[in-house]
Amino acid sequence: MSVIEVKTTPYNDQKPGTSGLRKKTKVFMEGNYLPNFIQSIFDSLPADELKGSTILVSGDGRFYNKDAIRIICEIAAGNGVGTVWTGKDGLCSTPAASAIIREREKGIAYGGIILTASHNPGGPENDFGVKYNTSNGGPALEALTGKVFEKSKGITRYLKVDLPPFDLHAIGTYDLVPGKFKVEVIDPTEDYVALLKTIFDFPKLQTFVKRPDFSMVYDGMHGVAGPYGKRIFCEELGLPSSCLTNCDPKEDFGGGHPDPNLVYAHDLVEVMKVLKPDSIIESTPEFGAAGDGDCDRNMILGKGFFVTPSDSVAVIASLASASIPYFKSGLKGVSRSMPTSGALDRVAEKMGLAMYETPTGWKFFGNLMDAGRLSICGEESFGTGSDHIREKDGIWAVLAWLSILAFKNQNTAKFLSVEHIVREHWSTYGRNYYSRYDYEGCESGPAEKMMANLRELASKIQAGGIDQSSISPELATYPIVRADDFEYKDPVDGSVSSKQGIRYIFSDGSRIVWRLSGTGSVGATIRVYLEKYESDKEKMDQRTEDALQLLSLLAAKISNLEALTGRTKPDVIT
Ligand code: VG1
Ligand code: CO
Repeated sequence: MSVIEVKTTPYNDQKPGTSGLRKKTKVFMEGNYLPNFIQSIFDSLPADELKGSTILVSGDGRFYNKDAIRIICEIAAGNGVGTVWTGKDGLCSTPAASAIIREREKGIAYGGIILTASHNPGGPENDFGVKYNTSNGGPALEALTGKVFEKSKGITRYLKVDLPPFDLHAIGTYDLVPGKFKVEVIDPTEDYVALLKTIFDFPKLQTFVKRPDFSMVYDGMHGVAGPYGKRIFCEELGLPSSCLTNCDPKEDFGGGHPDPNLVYAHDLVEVMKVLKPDSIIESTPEFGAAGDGDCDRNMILGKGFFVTPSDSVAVIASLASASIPYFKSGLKGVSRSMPTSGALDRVAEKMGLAMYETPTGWKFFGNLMDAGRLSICGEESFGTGSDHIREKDGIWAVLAWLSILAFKNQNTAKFLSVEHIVREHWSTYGRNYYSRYDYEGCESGPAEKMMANLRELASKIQAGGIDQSSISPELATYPIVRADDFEYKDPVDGSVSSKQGIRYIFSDGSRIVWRLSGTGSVGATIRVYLEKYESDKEKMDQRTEDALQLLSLLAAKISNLEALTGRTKPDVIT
């Protein structure tokens, strides 16, 4: 096997963000951009461990996925990797990738390279992404991604082997360098489905979905969710194929944002009559769900009803042990990212469970799971999951909700809806009114300035050195009682992650949080998170925008966002 050393020069911007390295596809296709980053990953791993190892290389099917897989296979061979697994057609969802790394051939995989920019649009003009996951199936932690960035800044060569062609469309083993390097094209649903069957009661779900008063629709948003939806909801549970929409993967996601929220999953939102509950008709499904480009996100809808992701994880946690076999002996603990609402905290409190507040990004849950401290966790950004893998899991969330519906409807004559279950939850635990405003594609300078100002103001407030009514008169009677920049100390390995979001907390526990996104490919996206807790049973029916009106006003005044960025309203509200 002849390893070729190709000379290269560094790029200075290969710093992984919240979830891997994301850039415009064209950037990845230019020069040695992709080879440099892949080589930097291998240069950050011990050569003796890589030698003869097995890794997974697969993606969400977006434009450039297949070319990138071939390039990465050649570099993997050049760096001593023995076997690359890849999904048929180069496809594999992010949660299935985690399951394959952990489970396939008793977990022999050393790690995986996942090609996705997740919910970001795809195509030659849009985004591509690369993420490295370690042998526990989870995204590499900051210590490793930091090392990859350092290596990328000093890179001078990459190693490759010229490989003969192989067919990504046919399952099978391709012995490309006999005895040294092979590619195995695998069914990307097999190990994942086998794992899900150990978690959920599939026979029970099969019976439940056949109820004449139940119907559902799943929107794959033209991402990799499609093949999984087909396999699990149709082939395994027996639902008709008419329950699937947008379930054929496309390289450009049909031109849309493969992001399951009320704005981008508009087809599904329309079918479910979420924004127009008055126009619900006989055929409106009881249950609707959508997945993002790489199928780690989920949106859960009832008939005419939106379940916020923060509520979803709280409802799942509260009912998991009763309705999902995997959790029947109880939960080890729960966790949420800092900007996610405190709905989960209320459940943890009542159930006597440990609750961990982590920075944004799934990688922070992994250590807690590996240490046996965490069973169920979620993020406000439509991410929900458990310790069965080390990624959020879009299909798992749907099966969790189906299990809850099946449990709640065990002996019912009249169907108890998703809305009924959420309202029941609110009446037990109170309601966390919640909203996130996204200002996309802002200029970086002003966005950084706004964050710096907020940080400075926070320390003044904390020191008590400011008359708050000078910021806004409402603050005289409704003061900010705490303001800081969130810092997380991992309770397992002691590592510290600072500057993870600025939070202003009010006298009634309401919060405003500001963060800059770490998943965009150009400029800055500002995220503003608003949350207000309501325990008064009479006040559970407000419109979210009404309940959050004052906080929204205060967010504008405190941050000065409009004057600094020129934005008058958010691009997306979720
Ligand atoms: C966003 C979300 C975060 C999520 C991340 C990756 O990050 O806010 O909660 O973990 O995307 O999700 P940011 O830094 O842009 O706010 V995915 O579906 O892209 O893997
Ligand atoms: Co995703």
